[in-house]
Amino acid sequence: MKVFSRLTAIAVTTGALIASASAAFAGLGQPSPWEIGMQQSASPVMDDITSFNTFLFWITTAIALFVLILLAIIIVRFNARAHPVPSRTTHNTPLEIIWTIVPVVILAAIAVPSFRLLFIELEVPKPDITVKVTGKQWFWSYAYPDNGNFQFDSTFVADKDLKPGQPRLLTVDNEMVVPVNKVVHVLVTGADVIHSFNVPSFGIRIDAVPGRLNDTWFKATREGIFYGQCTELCGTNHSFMPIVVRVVSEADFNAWATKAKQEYADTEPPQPTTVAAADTPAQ
Ligand SMILES: [Cu+2]
Repeated sequence: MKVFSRLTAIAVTTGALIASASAAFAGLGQPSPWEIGMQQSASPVMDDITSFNTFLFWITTAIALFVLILLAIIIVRFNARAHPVPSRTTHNTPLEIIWTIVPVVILAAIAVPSFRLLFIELEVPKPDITVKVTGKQWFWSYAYPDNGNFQFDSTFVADKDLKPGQPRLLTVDNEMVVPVNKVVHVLVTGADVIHSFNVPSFGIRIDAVPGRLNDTWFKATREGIFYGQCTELCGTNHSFMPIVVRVVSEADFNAWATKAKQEYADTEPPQPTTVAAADTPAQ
C-alpha cells in the first residue's frame, strides 16, 4: 500500500510539473516544450479536431484496459497450475453475438463524429476573403485577389538574422495577414513540386500540387501569430519554408492590405532564394 501511495504521489507531482511547464511555455500558434497534446486551437475546425482526438483517446484507453483485464484474468485463473483440466467449450452463441455487435457499435460511434468533421473541413462556408497560396522551392507566395490582387513572397529568416522573440525555423520575412473571425478561403497550388500547407492551430493541412488548385478554409478566432510548416517532403530546403499567419483586427487588416497593395504593386516577384549552406543548422 505504501509503495502504491508513493507511486501515486510521484505520478501526481510529475504530472503537475509537466502541466505547469507546458503552461509556462505555452505559445499560442506554435509548438511548446513538454507539449504532449495538440497545439492550442484557434479555429472552430481545430476545436472539433481536438475534441474528436480526446474522444478517440478515451475509447482506445477503455479498449486497452478491457483487454489488459481479460489477459490478467486468463493469466491468474486459467494457467496450468490453477486450472489443470482445460475447458472443452468451442462455441458460445451469446458471447459470439456480443463480440460481433459491440465492435460494430464502437466503430459506428467513431464514424459519426468522424464524417461530421470531414464534412465541416471540406465544405467551405461563404468566404469573407480569399488568399491564394503557392508553394515553391522553397518558400510560399501569397496572393490576395479580393483586396487589390497583390502578391508577395514569404521567405525563411535564417538563424543569424532572427530578432529576439522570433522562433527559430519558423520565422519569415513577409507574413500572411488575415482578419480575425472571418472565413478565409485558402486556394492552394504548387509551382514546381508538391508541397503541403499546414497550420496546426487552424486545423488545416492541404497539398500544394502543381497544375491543381486545392482549397481549404479557416476562421481564426483569436488574434496572434500562428506558425506552420511545409508538410510534404519537397527537396533540400523543405525544412526551411515555414508558414506564418498573422491574425489581426479587421481595421488593421484593411490598413495592411492598403499598404501591401502599394508596396507589392508592379514589383516583379523575387527570384527563388536558396538558403546558403552556412545559414542552415546542422542536421
Ligand atoms: Cu516541403
